[in-house]
Amino acid sequence: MIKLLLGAFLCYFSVAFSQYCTLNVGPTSTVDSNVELVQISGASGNINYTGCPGIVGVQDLTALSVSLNAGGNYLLNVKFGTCGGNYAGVGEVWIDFDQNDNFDPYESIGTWTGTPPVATSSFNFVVPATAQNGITRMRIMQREAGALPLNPCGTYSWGSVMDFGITIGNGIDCTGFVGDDQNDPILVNNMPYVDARDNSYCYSNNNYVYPSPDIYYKFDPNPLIHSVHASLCGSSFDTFMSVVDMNGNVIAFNDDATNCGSQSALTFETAGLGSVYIIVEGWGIEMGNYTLTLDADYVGLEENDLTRFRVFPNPTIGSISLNKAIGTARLYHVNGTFLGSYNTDHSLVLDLTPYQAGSYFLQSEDGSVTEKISLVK
Ligand SMILES: [Ca+2]
Ligand SMILES: [Ca+2]
Ligand SMILES: [Ca+2]
Ligand SMILES: [Ca+2]
Repeated sequence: MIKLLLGAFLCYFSVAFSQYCTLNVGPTSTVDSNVELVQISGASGNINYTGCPGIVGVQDLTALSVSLNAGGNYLLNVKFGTCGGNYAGVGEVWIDFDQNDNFDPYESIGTWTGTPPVATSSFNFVVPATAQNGITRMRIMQREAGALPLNPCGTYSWGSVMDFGITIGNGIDCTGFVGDDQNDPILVNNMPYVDARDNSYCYSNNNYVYPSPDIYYKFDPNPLIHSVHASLCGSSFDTFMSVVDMNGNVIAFNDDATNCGSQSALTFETAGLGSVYIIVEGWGIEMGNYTLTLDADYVGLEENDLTRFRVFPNPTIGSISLNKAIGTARLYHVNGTFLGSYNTDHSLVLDLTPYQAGSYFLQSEDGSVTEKISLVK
């Protein structure tokens, strides 16, 4: 699916990996809307908590915990209520099943909308069969005058936020599932490269272009490689792919590639690039089986041939010259917009100053010769 990515890339690598959001989260007032009751019986242990009086911020109740088995079905009772007056609001519950210290949208196990007093809400949920063994958290949030879906890290005037302890058992051991984040990437050591896996378990969301779980591949292009083609075509879900350098600069990205359904494919040139991360994730919260294929175009003999058609200087700040005539040449913006035709000869000087900084292509009329031009300002 196509969506604007306004500001999304600014969030790259800005995620705190090691702790739950607890500061400046939840209510700033102790009165009115508040969770009144939380009950759950686990595979072992149970929680039976009574709310009120309200407190400001996140109520750390992680000392109260239950053990849940992967694949098990459980019932959580929550009374979204009040410690004072009755006002409309919403509520939501998440369990951090993937243990990335974040309550992701795909981890919501129940929502509520209403005006207290109302009956206790019962949420029946199944712990994913592929949940990871270990200690994690459940967060219950009630927000007066709020709207769903709630931001589990949001701050507001009235309501409550409670964190409880959850221990997952009978799940899987994710040891050896490399690639969850940039500190532990899957290393791509040769081309062509094919890797198939499922990101719906043992992978968490670290890349906030979309909240879906993401997988990081790291590739160090050698000087013989000219460009890399990366494809997720044929994958089972709506994918999104990004290429970023070690400083977090976005080199390329794609959502839906031509003739590839909602899957992604892209090509990036490696000249001047050091190592890059190729990041696979889903659009929105999509996840599942995917196949990543990488292939390289190598610097050919033609590339080193001084008689090859070239423009210079390149990059340019305005005008370019050609090293040889190629007949009629067409100038395109990198987005494919046709900008003009020129009859080339050795003395042609093409003035690009009317155009904005960016990438352009000069191509012979028959398409056999193409030169990419970088215009800088
Ligand atoms: Ca999570
Ligand atoms: Ca990840
Ligand atoms: Ca993601
Ligand atoms: Ca897509």
